[in-house]
Amino acid sequence: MADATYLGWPFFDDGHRALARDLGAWASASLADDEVEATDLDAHARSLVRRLGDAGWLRLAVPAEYGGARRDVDVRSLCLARDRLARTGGLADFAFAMQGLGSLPITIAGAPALREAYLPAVATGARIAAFALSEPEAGSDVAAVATTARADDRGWVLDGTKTWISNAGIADHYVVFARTGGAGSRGLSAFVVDADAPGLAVTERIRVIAPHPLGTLRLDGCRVSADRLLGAPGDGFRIAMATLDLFRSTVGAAALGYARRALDEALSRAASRVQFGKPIAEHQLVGEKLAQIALEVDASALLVYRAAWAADRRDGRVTRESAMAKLYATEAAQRAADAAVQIHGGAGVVAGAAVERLYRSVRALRIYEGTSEIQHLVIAQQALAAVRPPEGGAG
Ligand code: COS
Repeated sequence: MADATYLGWPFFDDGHRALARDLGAWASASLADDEVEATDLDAHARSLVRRLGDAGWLRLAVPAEYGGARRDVDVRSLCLARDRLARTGGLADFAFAMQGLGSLPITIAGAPALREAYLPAVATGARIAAFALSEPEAGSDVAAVATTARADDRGWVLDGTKTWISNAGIADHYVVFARTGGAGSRGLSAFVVDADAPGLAVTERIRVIAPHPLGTLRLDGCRVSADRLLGAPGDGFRIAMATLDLFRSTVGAAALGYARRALDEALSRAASRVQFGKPIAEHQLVGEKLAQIALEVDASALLVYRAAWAADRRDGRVTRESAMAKLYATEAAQRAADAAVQIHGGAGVVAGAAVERLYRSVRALRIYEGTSEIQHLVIAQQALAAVRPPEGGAG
């Protein structure tokens, strides 16, 4: 029986505890069949969005005013959901997460009519969402975005290429970041672009080690109406960072779910596999590995739920907390998956084995929504801010 004592921590209210219990039961009952990777990835991803929507879990992605579960998007709920979904199935976690990532910019900065037009359908799963920030030459360096958006008397015209876009090909809309004027971070704006907008095409599908819908978009004179702008021109970088500040904790939560699964698998293997006349768990070198995974699971959970709790207080930036949560939990989950494979020996590298899939599934989390290197940079910047003299001050 997996450890659930973390649900007693003071970060949570009773609604969170009920969510973890109910979603956990649903995931165990409904996602077990998804253990084997689907042959038709797009159909499977679409079906997962629909099933998550039908079961009501996607309501966690939007505020109550637009059909959501809580008044504001609650980061602890998103984290509990990803923690639990990732433990059972990576693609279900992915489908859940993208509904949030591809709609949070609309929640944060969309005009009421735009929110009304998009968010309720995201919450039921009727609309599949995507977030289009990265470009061939702008990955970690968001301020280098080269896609342009030019205003004319009918709205905006977008030109450029977006790549590594999750849900490319199955999304109904993309939140696209483009340059509306000026260099650097201050010249970016965010737009909601429907998948069938004239001039938008999915030009490439990218196959990755843990399959999920992923691809490249080409915007070629892509026209959107003026009301598709989120916030004001120039708000794009701020909107992207505010979204990532909330979502990075949830990436940590997904990693935590993978690490918990790695621990479960490692424990059961170590307890049952007998070598040299006793279960390998009783060999000290294996015991050390089990202890290390268990320790890092709890450390990850503390950082993830601290960051989520801080975000839900809506009391200023949580850049530092979410960067720490993502960095630690994703790196720890990779170590956990690696140790679980090692404890399984040859059985751990058999294609399709639970720990083999975990090993592949965790890898991308150390890259997307800010690499581990970027999280180190962000944490260092935040730490240095405390000792830096105020602008214009002495020193
Ligand atoms: N929240 C609010 N404002 C923020 C912010 C945040 N999290 N991070 C930076 N800003 C502000 C800064 O305060 C600065 O404001 P001023 O112009 O008023 O001084 C401005 O934004 C620019 O910040 P900075 O100079 O730090 O920007 P950089 O170009 O150096 O980039 C990093 C900062 C590296 C942190 C950013 O580009 C980043 O997060 N990169 C990773 C991107 C990523 O996750 N990519 C994956 C795509 S999604 S799968």
